[in-house]
Amino acid sequence: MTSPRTRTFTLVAGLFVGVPALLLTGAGVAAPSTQEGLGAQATQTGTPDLIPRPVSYEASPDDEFELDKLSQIVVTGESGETRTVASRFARQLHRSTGFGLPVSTQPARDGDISLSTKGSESLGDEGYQLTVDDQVSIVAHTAEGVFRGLTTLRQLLPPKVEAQTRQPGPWVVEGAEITDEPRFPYRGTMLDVSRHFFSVDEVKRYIDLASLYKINTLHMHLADDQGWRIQVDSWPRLTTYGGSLEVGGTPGGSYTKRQFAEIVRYAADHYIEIVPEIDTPGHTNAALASYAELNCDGIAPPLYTGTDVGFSSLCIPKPITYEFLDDVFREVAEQSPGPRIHLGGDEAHVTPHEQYLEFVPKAAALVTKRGKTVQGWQEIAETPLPPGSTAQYWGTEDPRSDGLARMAVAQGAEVLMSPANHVYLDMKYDENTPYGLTWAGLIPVQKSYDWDPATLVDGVSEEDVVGVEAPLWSETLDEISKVEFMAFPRLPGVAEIGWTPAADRSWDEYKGRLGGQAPRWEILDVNYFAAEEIPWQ
Ligand code: TNX
Repeated sequence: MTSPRTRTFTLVAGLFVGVPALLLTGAGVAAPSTQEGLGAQATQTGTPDLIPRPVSYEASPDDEFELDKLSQIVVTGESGETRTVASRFARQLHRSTGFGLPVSTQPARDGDISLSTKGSESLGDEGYQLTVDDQVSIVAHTAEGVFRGLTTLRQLLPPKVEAQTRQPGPWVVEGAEITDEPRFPYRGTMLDVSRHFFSVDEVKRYIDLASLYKINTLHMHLADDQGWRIQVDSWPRLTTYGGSLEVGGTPGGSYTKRQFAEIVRYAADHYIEIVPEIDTPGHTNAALASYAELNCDGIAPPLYTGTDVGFSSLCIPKPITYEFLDDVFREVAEQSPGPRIHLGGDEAHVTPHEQYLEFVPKAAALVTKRGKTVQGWQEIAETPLPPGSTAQYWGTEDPRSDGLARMAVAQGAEVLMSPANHVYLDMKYDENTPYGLTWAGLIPVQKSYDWDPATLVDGVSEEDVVGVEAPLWSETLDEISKVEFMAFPRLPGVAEIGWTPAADRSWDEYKGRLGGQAPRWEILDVNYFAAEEIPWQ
């Protein structure tokens, strides 16, 4: 073929003469640097700045791919879903490259990207093989696997591919052979939209950024003392009154059913599952303020706009509490296609303990009744849980929390790891961080990365852990740019902990790849914290 890309290839290929293939597998040590031949996005170690680090990356220095105006995305004999993934990717790349990138069923030619779900079942839902030579080929077992592979391809392309406006080429990717699949099925982040409300567009922005690092779950903390944020038609005052304010007394907000559906759809387009949380029996002041009958004394408290925790409780003995929750979980289940509903369960400091133990199984039954599995904070592990439940560890490697995690394991529940002293994105990086909290300590970037979910808690091992989640509580965060500042650069590291085999991770190697994200974040206008620990590019 005589296309412009062939000429470029010949030119650049000259630089590769005599360069041995680079092999990046196993213990996290990359082969010696071969800087001359590598693109702008190459790291010190001679491998591209991929996060999460793929299971296996083998450079093919003799090969090179260039996307150009004739490139097509080839999808043959596939489901409509893969075609949809392809079209969305084409639209995204069109903005920066200006190329048409038609989705085609013609045989692939040089410069084309071909997508297939004919890969082996052993790749699982999210695994993929990505080959870069004259063409790019992504083979997976599912459309989701294809999507994860395309996410990697985005990171292999020059950072300017993220731009919203037309950029000059060339759009070159160095030859490589990648085989990849996640370590854990659950790689999440949580957004607290109760303490401060975030609009649909702000949530979409967070989804965009999380998705770039193969995060596949967004837990939304939808109800707390300070605000109720999801529409429930059978109890309308939850939002009209209970959602009216936020921390500081500024106007709050809530999602209509249509808006929540929009978030769910947008997340699904990014292969992100929404886990809706209605925190119970504590953290319920917004509900208690909205309906007097939910209170044991029949008196509605005022709305609350401070930041204390642990002062409110549903009335455990009252039957109306369960009628209320039955309606709430029904309407939340209707709005949320994902398999999980999170019922909270944390910090029920004013719920008598005996009553707490009685409450959780009853609330859990109202969740499973709607065909959903139960997720809750670690405290729920003290009560018998329905099969398939998930207890979310939020301890600081303290004996009480570790014990609760073991209780979860002992009854066959999965543990989701959110250790507050490592992955609470609302903790300050250092004393000078302008917002955030410090109750779980300061969390510099290294501390958020340098831990392992399978060895953190004695008695909780790899098989017991469903994954990791980085919660972002919003008491001090009233703008999405502040959310970005707390999440970046820590969230990509948590995403890698969830994806990459433990043996392949090392802080010293990782921080170089993290530094390589800066050009992308500049283009995406991410308000990231330029931590001094990181060798930013
Ligand atoms: C603890 S962690 C909480 C939240 C706060 C957070 C602040 C957990 C399950 N509950 O209510 O917002 O600390 O970091």
